[in-house]
Amino acid sequence: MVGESRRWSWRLLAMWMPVLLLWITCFPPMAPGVAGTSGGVRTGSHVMPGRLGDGRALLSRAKRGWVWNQMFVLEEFSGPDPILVGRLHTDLDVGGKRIKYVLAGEGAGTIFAINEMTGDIHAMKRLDREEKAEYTLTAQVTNADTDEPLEPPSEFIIKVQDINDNPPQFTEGPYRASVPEMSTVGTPVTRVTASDADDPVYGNSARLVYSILEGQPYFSIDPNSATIKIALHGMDREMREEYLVVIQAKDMGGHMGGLSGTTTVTVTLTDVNDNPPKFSKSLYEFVIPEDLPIGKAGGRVKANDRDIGENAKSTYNIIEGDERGMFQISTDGQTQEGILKLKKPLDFESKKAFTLKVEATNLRSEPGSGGPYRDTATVKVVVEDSDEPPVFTRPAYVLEVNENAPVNTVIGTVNARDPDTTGSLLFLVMLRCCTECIHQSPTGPNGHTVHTQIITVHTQISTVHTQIRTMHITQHCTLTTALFVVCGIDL
Ligand SMILES: [Ca+2]
Ligand SMILES: [Ca+2]
Ligand SMILES: [Ca+2]
Ligand SMILES: [Ca+2]
Repeated sequence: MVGESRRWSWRLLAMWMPVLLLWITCFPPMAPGVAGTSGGVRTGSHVMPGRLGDGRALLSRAKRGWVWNQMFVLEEFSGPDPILVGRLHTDLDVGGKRIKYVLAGEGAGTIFAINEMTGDIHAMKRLDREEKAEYTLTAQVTNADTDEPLEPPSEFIIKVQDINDNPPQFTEGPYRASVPEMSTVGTPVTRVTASDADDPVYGNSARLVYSILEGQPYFSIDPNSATIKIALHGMDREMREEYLVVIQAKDMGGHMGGLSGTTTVTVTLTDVNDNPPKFSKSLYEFVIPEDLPIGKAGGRVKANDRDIGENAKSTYNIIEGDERGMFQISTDGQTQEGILKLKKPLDFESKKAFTLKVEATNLRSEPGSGGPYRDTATVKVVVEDSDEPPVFTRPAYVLEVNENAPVNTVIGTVNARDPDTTGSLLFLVMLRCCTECIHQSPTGPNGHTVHTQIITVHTQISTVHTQIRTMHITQHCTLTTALFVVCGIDL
């Protein structure tokens, strides 16, 4: 029975032999020195974590999911000698049989060289994981004398192990962002993103932590999400509009020795309507001539507003003192001034001054602010007396006189009145008559003869009642109707 069982064991072993021919010994490259100094630790069949010689190294390997047919080589290693990546081993390598290890695949013979006798694989060049992270190769054992393959080729992978040789980079920076002024603390402003070319899975070479180098105490940054937030209460655009924020991203989880990159974020505070209009003066005084045409500017007021755009625009209204509806006030779209105009003609003689209360009201108001901001000012209007022309009581007079009336006969009376109350100097001039019936006056100032006669002169008097009398009627007068133009002159 014992002999029978041994025979079965040998048969089983013989069945397994072809798949056990090739072992690969790996040198976990925890540090450049490890790979270079580890000897050819021979592994058992079906390599498993923890069954290799270097237990400490294997523990970290186990985290990544060990695959038995992988080798690892540290990137960017530049020692004086080629770095030993690993060793191939076969059970055929026993006794006096001369065998030869043959390497093929990616980088075989150029990047990776194999010692035909020992199976040692060396990296002949400096490798860059960020350029190529792994190489697929095949190994085969042949008869050194005949080159005859002793087993089928086995595929394995050489993975390039990451080192932290890439700093974080902000490819989208520099950034610009805006946030409303007076935002509450914690309001997100924007988010930045840095990338790191190192291995995002293994180690901390690409594990980034963000911090703020410039821009405190106004802004803060979430170290992980890189969201920039408002950090100071009551940031006022009217005090300062723009901020330069410098953000740093550091790998190795932000720890000492990590690499870092920076970017800038220019943050602009946008306006909210947080300032009322404010009149430049509390009392304006305008002297307006009583004959100012309706619709023409009689004075301008200005309510300044520290906000900008729509938030600085106001509309003006007269809220007191214009019971007669004499005035209106409109807004100059360019200057934002209020323009005081007349709606009805002024009359110095009936009202010499007005005291108006004018209000400026912001067009816009922030939601929840309880309505738009306002300000009021007093506008005093002093009406200025204008030198108005004399007014006749009637537009035309029809007077009759007998044809044989003697000289100095009163024909009738015309009445003129000067509306001005002071300083009037009124006299009437007979400018013209349409016939030769009245004696000719001296040559007028323009050099041509006019029939002019001063009828009467009254100084410092605003009303004239003048009698028109016959002066001199020629002998051959056949006049039946004469037309006179009487002019009132106010000096
Ligand atoms: Ca890095
Ligand atoms: Ca790297
Ligand atoms: Ca405002
Ligand atoms: Ca504002």
